Amino acid sequence: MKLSPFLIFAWLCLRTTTHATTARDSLRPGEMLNNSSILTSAQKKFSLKFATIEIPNTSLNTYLVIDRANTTGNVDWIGNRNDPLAYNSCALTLNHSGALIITRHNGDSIVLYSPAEATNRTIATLLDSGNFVLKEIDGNGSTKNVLWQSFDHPEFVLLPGMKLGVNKKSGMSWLVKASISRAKPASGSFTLEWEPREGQLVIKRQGQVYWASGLLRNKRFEHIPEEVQLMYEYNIVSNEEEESFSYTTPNGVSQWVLFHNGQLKDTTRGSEIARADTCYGYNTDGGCQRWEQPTCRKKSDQRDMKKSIRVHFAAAVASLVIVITSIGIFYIILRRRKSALKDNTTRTENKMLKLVALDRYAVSKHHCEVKKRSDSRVFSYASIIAMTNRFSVENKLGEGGFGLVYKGKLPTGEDVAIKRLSKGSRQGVIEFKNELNLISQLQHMNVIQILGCCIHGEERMLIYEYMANKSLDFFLFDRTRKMLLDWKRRFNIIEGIAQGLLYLHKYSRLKVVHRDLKASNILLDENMNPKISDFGTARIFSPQESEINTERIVGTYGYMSPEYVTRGIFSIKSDVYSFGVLILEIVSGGRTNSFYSGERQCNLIGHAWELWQQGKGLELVDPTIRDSCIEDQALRCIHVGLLCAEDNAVDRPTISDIINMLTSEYAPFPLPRRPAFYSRRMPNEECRCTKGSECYSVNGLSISNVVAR
Ligand code: ACK
Repeated sequence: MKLSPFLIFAWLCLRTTTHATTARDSLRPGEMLNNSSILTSAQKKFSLKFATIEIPNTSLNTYLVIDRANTTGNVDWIGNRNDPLAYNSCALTLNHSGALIITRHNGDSIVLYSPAEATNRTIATLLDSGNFVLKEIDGNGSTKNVLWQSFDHPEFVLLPGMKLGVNKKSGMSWLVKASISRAKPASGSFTLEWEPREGQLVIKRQGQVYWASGLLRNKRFEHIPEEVQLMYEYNIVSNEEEESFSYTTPNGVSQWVLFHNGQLKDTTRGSEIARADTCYGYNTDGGCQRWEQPTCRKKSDQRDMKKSIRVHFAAAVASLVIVITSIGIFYIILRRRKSALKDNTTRTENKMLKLVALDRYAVSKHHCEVKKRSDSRVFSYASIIAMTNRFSVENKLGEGGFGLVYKGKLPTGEDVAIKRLSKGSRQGVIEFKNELNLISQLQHMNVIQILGCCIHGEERMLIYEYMANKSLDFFLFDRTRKMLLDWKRRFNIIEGIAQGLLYLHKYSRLKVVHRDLKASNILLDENMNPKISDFGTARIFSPQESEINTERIVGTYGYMSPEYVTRGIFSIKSDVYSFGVLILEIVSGGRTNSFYSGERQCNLIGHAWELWQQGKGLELVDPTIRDSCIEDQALRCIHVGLLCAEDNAVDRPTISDIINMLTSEYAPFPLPRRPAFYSRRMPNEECRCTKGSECYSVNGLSISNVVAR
C-alpha cells in the first residue's frame, strides 16, 4: 500500500487495498503480520496493517498503522512514527515469550512490548474501538491480564475511549503528541494533555502551555465552542489508580487530531476544537495563555518564593530520612526472607517512587506556576531491560563519575539515554532526587530534557532525551574530531550555552546555579546544538539569595572560581567563571587542565590573558579552525572569556551582559584584569607538566567534599 504525500496531511489519509490473506482480528504466539496481510476488527470497523508513505526527498517509509477499515479513512495510530521502516522488509510478530515486536530485515527490532517474565498464553486482538490489545489468557481463553494496548500509547489522535492523564500505578502518562510537519508523522513539539489539578485540557508546546480549555461547567469546557461539544460526553476519573480524561460520542465515531501547528480538530466532523496556533503568548482569547512574562520573579512574590524554597528543602531532607529508613527496613527483610525477595523489592520501590512524587508535588505546590510535569514518567525495570537490550555493551554510550550511560529505544521508536547510577556512585540519593526534581521543572532548548526515572531495588536510573553527538569534549579535545567543529559551530555552541545559562540564572521558574559547568557536561544534538546536562550538583537559589557558603565543595578543578575553591562561596558568578574557562577552551581547542605554555605552568586563562595583552589574541585560536574563523567574533569571545574569569565575582559580567557582548559589535567592553591564577596553580591542584610535552591535572575529574579553607 502506497500513500501520496501531496494531500493535506497525506500521511493521515489511507486507501485500503486488497490483501491476499483472509481477514482475522488477532495474532497468536508465533504468528506475524507482514505487508501483505491485515488484521480487521470483528465488526470490520478498524484495520491494522503496514502502510507506506512517500515523503518528498526521502525514500519510501513504512509504518504500522491502525485506520478505519474499508473506507478512505484516516490513520488513528502509528506504532513506529519516529522509526520508519524500509519498504517490504517488516513484520509484526507476537513471539512465544509474549513480546510484541516489529522486526525488520537488516535492522534493529522495535519492541512494542516485552514481558518481565516469558509467557506463551497471549493473544493480541484489534477491537472495534480501534484499540489493539495484547492480553494474557488462562487455559479457557479468558482474559487474565491486559499486558499492553495501543490506547495506552496515543500518538497524534485521541479516539473515543482513549485516555489523557496519568496512570498512578505504572507512572505512565497518557498524552497526544502532534506530528512534526504536514509531511512527516514523527513526533513534533505540541502535546495535548489533561491537567488533573486544574481539571482542564491543555495544549503545550515543549512544555509551555499555549492553550487551556478552561473549567468544565455544565458538562462543557469554557473555551471550546458550545456547538462543537454538543455531541461529546466527557469522562473524568480521579482515584487512587489514575487521573484521566476521555470522551465518547453517541455512535462512537470521532477522531480528535492534534495537528503539527497546534490545532485540535475532530476530523470526522471537520470541527475545530482548539486553535493553539493563534496563541502568541500575549493574547488570552479562545483559551490562549499568556507566557512571555516570568511571573515567579515579581517582587511581591519573593517572600512566598523564599518560604516555598525553605519548605522544599525541608521536604527533601525529610524525604531523605524516610528513604534511608525504608532502605534499611528493606535490607533486613531481604536477609530474613530471601524467598520473598521479589515482593519486597516492589514494595520498597513503590515507597521510593512515592517519595519522589511527593517531592515533586511539594515543589509544584509552593512555587507558583510550577506544576507537576505529567510528561516525566516512572519507567518499569522490565521496560529499561528491554530498551537497553539488557544493558548490552553495544548499547553503552559512555561512563561518567556516577556510573554508565546506555542508549535505549522507547517502544515508540524514540532514542533515549539512560544514566545508570552505580551503587557506590558519587551521585547518591540526594543528587539523584535533586537532579530528577530540578530538571523535570526546566524546559529550554539548551538544557537537557529528562523523560523519567526508574528505581529498582538499590539501583537508580535517569532517562534523558538522546543526544546524537554525545558531549562537547568528545569533539573538542580530539585531534581529528575537533575539525568537525568549525568556527561557525563553535560560536553557535558558545551562544547556545549562554542562552541555556541565561534561562537557568534568570528566566526559568527557579533560579538555578549549575556548579559543574564543563565541556563534558555540554551535550550536542544531531545538529551540534548544545544542551547543558548533569544537574546532580545544581542548587536552587531563592530570588533574594545572591550567594551560598558551603563546606561541601563540588565541581571540577580548572573550572571552579577562586572564591568557591578557597572559601566555598558559590553564586551565579561561579557559573560565569566556569563559562569563561569553557569559552577559552572552545576557542583554543585546548583543555584548561592540560595546557602547556612555554616555560609557564599550566593555566589557560593566564596564557590567554598574556596573548591578549600583547595584542596577539588570535594566536589562541585553535589552528584547525583558523581558516573558518571570523576574527572579530573570535577576539570578542576571548575578551568575554577573560572578563568571565576575573578573580572578583563582582567584576565578572552577568550572563545577560555576556550575551550582549557576544552578539553586539558595539557593546562597551571593560578591560580584563590580570588573573590571580595567572602563573600559579589553583590551590589543591596537582599539575604536572614538562617542557615540550602535554601537561595535565590529576584533578581533571569532578570532585566533592573538599573542605573549604
Ligand atoms: O562524551 P561521551 O561519549 O557522551 O561520554 C558521555 C557519557 O555518556 C557519560 O556521560 C554520554 N552521554 C551522557 N548523556 C547522554 C545523552 N543524553 N545522549 C547521548 N550521550 C550521552 C556522554
